[in-house]
Amino acid sequence: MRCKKCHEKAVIGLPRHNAAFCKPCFNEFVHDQVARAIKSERMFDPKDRILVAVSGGKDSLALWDILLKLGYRADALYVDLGIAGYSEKSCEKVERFADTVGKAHNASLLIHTVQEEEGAGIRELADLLHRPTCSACGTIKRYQFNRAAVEHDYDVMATGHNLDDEAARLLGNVLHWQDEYLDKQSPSLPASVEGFAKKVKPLYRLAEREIAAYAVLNRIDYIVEECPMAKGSKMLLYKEVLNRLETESPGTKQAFYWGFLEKQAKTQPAPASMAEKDQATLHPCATCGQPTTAEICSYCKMMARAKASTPH
Ligand code: Q46
Ligand code: ZN
Repeated sequence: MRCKKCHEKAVIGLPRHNAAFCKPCFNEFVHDQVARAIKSERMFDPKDRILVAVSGGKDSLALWDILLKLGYRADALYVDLGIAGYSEKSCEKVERFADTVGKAHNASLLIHTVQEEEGAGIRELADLLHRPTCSACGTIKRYQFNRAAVEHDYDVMATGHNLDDEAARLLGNVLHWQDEYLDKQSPSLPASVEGFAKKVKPLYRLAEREIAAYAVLNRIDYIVEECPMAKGSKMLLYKEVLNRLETESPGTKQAFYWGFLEKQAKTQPAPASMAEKDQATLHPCATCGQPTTAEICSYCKMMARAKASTPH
């Protein structure tokens, strides 16, 4: 197998692009896909300050690495969920990356510890609330990432969601006809109201195995295990189904998700009218001031319930 660009020995084949690349040309391909995503979705400019949500996994660390190497001003935020045996390891990976690659690019790492701020680790909180761990986790992470981005004056918040994540999410949303989620499933969501950070997904053009290959080839030391709470999740099932389809016909995920984005661009109302809709329905939470559709935001409601259920 020879590299499509320079004809040296290839290290990875990309069936969906009918191509194979050597290491330098593959890195160029990955950087180019991210640069195209940033440009076509108008995610940010070189002068913008970016906050990357990192978990210690391959996608978020690869994203931080790529943005720094492309010359962007990108810091990172890690949320320590307090999951015994997993959070320590993932935090270590993030800190090591911040101390090496991050430091070399003058980038800093912020850490939010759930145990300290919310009073208990994510599993205990979910138990107190009688909620699935991932649903409590989602509320906390969304809230804390947005809060950190707004409070520390970042222009945009970036997450490491890749093509596989977005295609699996789209499949779930379509299977249940979740119109509201479908409307918001875009790689770039503007900061429609004061208090909401702009959110972008610069890896949406790259498949999970391409990012894994990028991380390995560039010696990014990431946590290989998934969060133990992800076991049995619907997302993993949707990914498995899509992987089977992809093996039979390479390019299926890309056609599914990118096709959706093309249709959405033609039919979705202009961003200005979406922002108007948000401005009409959102107002500051009575407790914390972050935007919400109810009187009190879901994070503050959740924390009040957890406090009330804590044994004294
Ligand atoms: S981190 Fe949190 Fe995920 Fe772990 S507890 Fe569930 S939602 S699986 S992306
Ligand atoms: Zn609130």
